[in-house]
Parts: sequence; C-alpha cells; structure tokens
Amino acid sequence: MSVVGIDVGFQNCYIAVARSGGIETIANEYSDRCTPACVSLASKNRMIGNAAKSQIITNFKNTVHGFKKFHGRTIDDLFVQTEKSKLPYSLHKLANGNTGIKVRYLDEDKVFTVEQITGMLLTKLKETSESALKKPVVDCVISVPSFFSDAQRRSVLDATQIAGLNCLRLINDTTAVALAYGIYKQDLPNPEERARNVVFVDMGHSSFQVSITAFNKGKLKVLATAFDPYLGGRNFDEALVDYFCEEFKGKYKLNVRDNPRALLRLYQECEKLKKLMSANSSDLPLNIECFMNDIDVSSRMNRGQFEDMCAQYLMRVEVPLKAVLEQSKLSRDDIYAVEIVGGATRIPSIKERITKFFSKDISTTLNADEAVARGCALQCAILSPAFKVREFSITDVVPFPITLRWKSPTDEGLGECEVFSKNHAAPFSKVITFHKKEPFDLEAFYSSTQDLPYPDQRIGCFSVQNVVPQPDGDSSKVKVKVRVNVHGIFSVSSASLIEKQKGEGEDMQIDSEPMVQNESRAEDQTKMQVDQEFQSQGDQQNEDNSSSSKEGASGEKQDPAAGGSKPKLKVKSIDLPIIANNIRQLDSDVLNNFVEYERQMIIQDKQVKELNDAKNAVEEYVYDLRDKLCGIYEKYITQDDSNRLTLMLEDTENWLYEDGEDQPKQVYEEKLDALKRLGQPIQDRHREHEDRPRAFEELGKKL
Ligand code: ATP
Ligand code: K
Ligand code: MG
Repeated sequence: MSVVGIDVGFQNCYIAVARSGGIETIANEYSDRCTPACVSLASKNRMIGNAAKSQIITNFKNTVHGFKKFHGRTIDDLFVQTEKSKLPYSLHKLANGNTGIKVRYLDEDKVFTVEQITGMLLTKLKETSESALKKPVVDCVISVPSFFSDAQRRSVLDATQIAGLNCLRLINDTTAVALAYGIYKQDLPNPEERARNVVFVDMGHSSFQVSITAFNKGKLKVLATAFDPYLGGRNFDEALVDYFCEEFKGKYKLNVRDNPRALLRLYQECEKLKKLMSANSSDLPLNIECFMNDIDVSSRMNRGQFEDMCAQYLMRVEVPLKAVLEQSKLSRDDIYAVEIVGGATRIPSIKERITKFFSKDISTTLNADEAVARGCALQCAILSPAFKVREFSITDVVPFPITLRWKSPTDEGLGECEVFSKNHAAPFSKVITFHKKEPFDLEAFYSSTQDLPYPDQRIGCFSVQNVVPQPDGDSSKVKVKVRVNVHGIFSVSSASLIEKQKGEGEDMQIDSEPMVQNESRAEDQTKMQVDQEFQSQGDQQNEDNSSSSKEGASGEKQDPAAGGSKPKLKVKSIDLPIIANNIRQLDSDVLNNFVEYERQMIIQDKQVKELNDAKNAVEEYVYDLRDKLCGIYEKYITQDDSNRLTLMLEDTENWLYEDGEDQPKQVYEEKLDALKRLGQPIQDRHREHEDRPRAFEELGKKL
C-alpha cells in the first residue's frame, strides 16, 4: 500500500511519498516537483498540469485555473461573481446553484462541476505518484486551507472520489506544516512540561493562513488559526497588472483589458517581475515583444515603487497575526519560533512585517514549497497500517463556531445551542441528550456571519427519526452524537433512544457522567445536555461521509454512561435512523456518474496519447534515417538505393502533414513497419561492420 500526501494549491501542487528512506517530494514527467493547478480541455483530449499551463494563452477559453475556491460556493456568491469578471473562461450556474465551469471539450459545449475539474487535477497527481512509486495509489492525505467550510471540504472529498482516491484525511495546510516541523524534532518538551509554541505562517497564491501550535513529545495541538482568505501572491501580481495596464494605455494607446491573451501574458510577466523584485531592489525592466497590435512594450519598476503600490495589501499582513496571538492567549514571549512557508512569503516586505510583529527573527527551516505536501505524506504514513512511523498525535481546531437548532413538527418549541465554539479541538465527538416525544430536526449552521468568509451559514439538516414517547406517555431520552471528523466535517453521526425499564422511578438518572458541559432548557421542556464524551483522535474514517448512517436497526446495548461506582442500571438503547438533508455534497448517483465519466476521459486521453506516440514515432524514424543516410549509413547503401529511400522518406514526411495528419493508430504503426523493413537491412550491415573489428579484437585477446 502506498503512502502519498498531496498539497493541492490554488496555483501549485506538490506530491510527497513515503519510501523506506523517509519522505520524499516527487517530480512529474517534466522533472518538475511542482504541478500547476491547471486543466485544459481540447477537441480530442485533456491536458493537465504543465501541459495545460502552456495552453493558458493559446487556448484561454478552455484552460481552467484558479478554481480551488469555487468548491462549495454558489455562483451567486459575491466572491465568485468578482472572480467571474476576471476569468478568461466562462462560469455557468448549475441546477443546484453551484459554480460550474463552461468549456469546449471534444468539440461540444460542456459544463463541468468544480469537483470534476479538481478530480481531473487529482487524476494527474495520482498518475504522477503511481509512476514514481511504480504501484497503484489509492490512499492519500490532501491539504485544504484551514478556513475551508464544511461545504468546501465535502466538495473536495467528492473530487478525490472522482479521481479514484481514498482520502484518509483532509488536513489543514498549516497543520500539515506543523507536522512536518515537529515529527523529527528530538528535543520537544516532555508531555508534563510546558509546551513549545510555534507560529506557522503560509502565504500562497490566493490566501494567507496562520496558526499557533503547541508541541510536546509525540504530539501537537493547534491552539488557534487565523487567516485572510483573500490575501496572497496573486494580489501583488494584480497590482502590477493594474499599474502597467494604466501605463500602456497612455504610453502606447493600448487597451490591454480588452484583449484576453495580452492580459494573460501581462499577468505572467508581472509574476516574473514580482519574483525578481524579491531578490533585487534595483530598477528592473519589463519587456514584452509583440504584446498587442504588433507593438513591443517596455517599462521599469523597482521594489520601493512596488511596495508603495501594494501598501493596501501589505497592511493586511498584520491582521491575522494579531488575531491568532489574541486567540491563543499567549504573549510574544511565549513564542518559541515563527516558521514561514508558501511562495508569497518570499516577498521581503512581507517577511519584514512578520518579523516586526513577533519581534523575532523568522525561521525558514522548512522547505517553503514542499512542507505542506511533506506534512500530508507524514499524516498518511501515520494513518496507514502499511507504514511504520513514529506515533504523533494531532489535535486541530474548529475554525468557525457551529450551532445546532432543533425543532419538532408539533411542539412549538425551538431551541438552539452552540455545539462547537471557535478553536474547539477537532476531531471531536459530543453526546447531546434531548427529551422528546416525536421525531425532530437538528439544523446545523455556522453561528455567525462575522469572520465567516462565506455568505452561506448552512451546514445541513439532520432528522432524527422514530422517536416515540415512553409507554407512560412521558418524553423519551434521546442521545444524539454530533461530531467534527478528521476532515473537519460536521455531522450528526448517530442517535439512540434510551428506554425506561419496568419498575424504575421517574427520576431515574442514567447520565452518571459528572462532566456535563452545558445545559440549556428550551421553553417546551426540551432539555439538552452536552456531555464531553470523548475525543475521537483515532476515530473511524469516512464513516460519516454520507452523513446518513444507521439503517434504523435497533439493538440492545449497555449504556456506557451507566456503570462505574454507581449501581449498575440495565438500560435498553434503540438506535434511531438519521436522515441528512441539505448536505452540500454531491448525490451519490451524480457522484457515480462523475466517477464513470472521469474513467472514460482517462481512457480517451490514453488513446490520444498512444495515437500521438505512434505518429511521432513515424516522424522520428523519418528524420533519423534521413540523417543517417547521408552520415553513418552512407557506405552501406548504393547511391541509387539511397536516393530512392530519401525520396520515400520525403513522401512520408509530406504525408504526415497531409493525408496522414489524422489517421488511426494502426496506420502509423504499419507505416513505421514498412519504413523499418527498408531501413533495417542497412542498419544491420552497419552494425555488422562495426562489430567485426571488435570481434577480431576479442579473438586476438583470446589467442
Ligand atoms: P494557496 O496556498 O493560496 O492555495 P499555492 O499553494 O498554490 O496557493 P504557493 O505555491 O505557496 O501557492 O505560492 C505561489 C505564490 O508565491 C505565487 O503568487 C508566486 O508568484 C509567489 N512566489 C513564488 N516565489 C516568489 C518570490 N521569489 N517572490 C515573490 N513571490 C513569489
Ligand atoms: K502549494
Ligand atoms: Mg498553498
């Protein structure tokens, strides 16, 4: 079984794998460890990663990039609308209101969901890891931003399934980095000692994330996370693009924004310039030949100017740093180190601001580009039974508080309670006790719109079925388990009805746990208790992906709460079915169709690749043989035969560009065979001649 970690970035993806020697970041077929998050659709096939990136300008309408944040967002989302106006490709409203991506593929108009597009990207990353490991890859750990909502996480999980991957955990970017930092440290404080607190900062292309994590031997605990989901390297590119668009309007009378190709080129050049300015504070040139209307453009920029024009973005760096420190309730002196990763932290003034805020030199001991992927691979190794790795426990946090609201059809009573506060430990399960006579609904949502970077607070609605009163007409005690799982996804995972046994008094106490964390009473006698039951560190994975667990099977079991020193009460507990509604996740039949469609597209791509390879083989053979005919083969063929063969090669070359442009694979294979039948005898004569002196030499040595 393979162990793979994938950092799916807004711009750049990295893969790390565990091998016997340790964790290793692997390269793709272009010997590049970075695979661009880019998918290009064409009339015969798809190109993904590096091959797609080279299509950004030439096939701009059908080359999709910058899509990561569309996960779990409806098209009416203000963020999506703002992006839409700047994208070279089209968005399309899906039936469920979500964001679809409209492209031309196989000469037809097609709308793909973002799960499908990310699925395509993951297919590529899966193939890259498979060719590096030389075995199938299914299990993996994938990173997501710490601020990703429930809907976004579910959407990314759907994408992994489309690609045929089994995601053991969606891990937050900064938590993956923390794991990569901590697991090899030999000198972490013992569990009973004061923890070592480290700040992790990650600024990528699209977002800015910070966490404070406490380390002890064998464990890490995230204390708090903070973020600016809309601040990243791309804002700095955009500032440059804005500036040059304005300048070129005056200087060359060019309306760059009206020309998508020119605009995309300008983005690429500005990104290069931005990177150069990180290493160089002097004046730097920007030259683009044949930019628009056959005009060459040129300009200059230096770091000082750049910082001035980006002041609005630089100002925002401090905000999450301050927020994370406040939430952790630590002071600057409690911070042991500040570790930075992510491409955009290479901008000098960003580094300076972080240094200044913590009054501490920042460390760059981690690989800024690969740390997230490495952390993912480490987490995968920990979770995989096939791999032996040091035990390391990870406790993350809930980024946004979650509230549960309950209502029954007949009783008017409504009630609500915050079940997970901000920065509550995760993964985590809680048991809530209700007193109900009939089925009821539990609606989960993010408690407040404040600092929620989404317009939509909904998480889902969970109906607890089959609730009946006790034989004496009294309310039944219903225990409901709610959890945030390893992926950071919320669900009502199970419910059971506790039956009173005959002869027991009215005030029977079943809950003997002393740790009642929370108790609230709604107007209608609906009592609710939140018991801090257990922390589900090693909780089963994927169990509640579908969130509609429990088939309604009833069973008798011993209530775990009864016991201890109290007299043992025999309690009958009946499992209740839960129906999940409005969960923002693909329906299973839709998902299955997407899985099947992805498989077809993979086959289609493979066929196109084999066809191209067969065609290229003919072309290569033509060039190779022609070169050799006037070179090393000259002595082994008569002039007449050589002339005849050369003519034939020329014919074949012309054919490749005309009638032979678009033929079935078999035709190319036959063509190649025919050429080889003519070329082979010459090659044989040449080889024989080459080998002869060598054979004599060998013979001479023996004699
Ligand atoms: P996200 O984390 O937002 O999903 P990502 O993981 O794809 O995005 P990274 O690969 O960490 O992002 O960083 C890419 C960003 O870093 C780009 O904006 C890139 O231009 C920027 N970057 C890379 N190197 C430098 C440099 N030397 N100077 C300035 N910016 C740089
Ligand atoms: K990345
Ligand atoms: Mg990143």
